[in-house]
Amino acid sequence: MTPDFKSGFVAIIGRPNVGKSTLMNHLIGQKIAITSKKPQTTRNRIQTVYTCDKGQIVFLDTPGIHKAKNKLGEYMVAVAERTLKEVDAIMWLVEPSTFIGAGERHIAEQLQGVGVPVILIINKIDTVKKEEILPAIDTYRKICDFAEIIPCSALRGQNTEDIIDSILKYLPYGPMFYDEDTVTDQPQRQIVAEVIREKALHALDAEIPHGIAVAIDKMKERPGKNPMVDIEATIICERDSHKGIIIGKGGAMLKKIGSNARFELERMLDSKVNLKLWVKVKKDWRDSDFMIKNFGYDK
Ligand code: GDP
Ligand code: K
Ligand code: MG
Repeated sequence: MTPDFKSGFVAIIGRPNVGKSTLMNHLIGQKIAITSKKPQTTRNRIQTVYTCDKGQIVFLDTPGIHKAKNKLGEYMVAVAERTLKEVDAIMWLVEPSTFIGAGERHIAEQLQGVGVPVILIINKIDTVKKEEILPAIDTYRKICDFAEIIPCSALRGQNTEDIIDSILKYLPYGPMFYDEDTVTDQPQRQIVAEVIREKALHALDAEIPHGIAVAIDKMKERPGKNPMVDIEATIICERDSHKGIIIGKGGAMLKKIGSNARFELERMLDSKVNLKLWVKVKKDWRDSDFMIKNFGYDK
């Protein structure tokens, strides 16, 4: 470690679906936060760690800042707002548009007076023509005082190298908080649960996913020469009718979710995985403090 080593915490904020998880996964080069086309996929504040010889950046992938509709929503908003005051820099992701909606205005208001440098990332530039990028930059420049503005495509990896360098500029000199091999402090069980939830989100119809959670009931490595991890998990949903859909005809849907999850878990854990999935109904779990804590959404 050199004397000019830098370290600090960076919050990633932005409306649901702008690509926060995709960008973070790209920057740290591993899949930690799950991504999907559906908004509000990210419920937890996930810490990931990027280390290079110039410094260490701890990313906090915050749930989107939006208006709360239930207890889980309130919890997500509270986590996001608290995070902004604790960090050394903020990365705000937006789409390459000249239309600034209510969601963006709400975030701009939240950023007033946080006293932390804000880097604006204009993501998804692969979806627009080159000449549409500058007007988007000009529009955003007017609503907030940015330390930097960087257009990029998290999906294609365009212009993402500049992001690390510009973040490092705003971090203080400091020690490594985590050893250099660390990429996340999330408990492994939670990551496993998130992978299963992601596969369920991908497989299911739009009206169900916000009402599902995944609990890991058991996760154990079998002793012996051939590594094998036994995982038992329960998908919790809010209605009997949802349970039927999640299980599917003759169990086909649950089988699909299970085999997609197992495929990814085997890669992630570098081991064979024996995955057993159950489905349970817990009505209104999103409005229950107990259930929210129970699922680890109370960090
Ligand atoms: P989050 O809710 O902000 O964390 O957004 P996600 O990372 O889950 O991404 C939402 C959707 O946008 C996913 O389908 C991503 O594949 C897609 N996406 C993310 N970044 C880009 C990008 O740079 N270009 C394009 N075309 N799509 C992207
Ligand atoms: K999402
Ligand atoms: Mg996300």
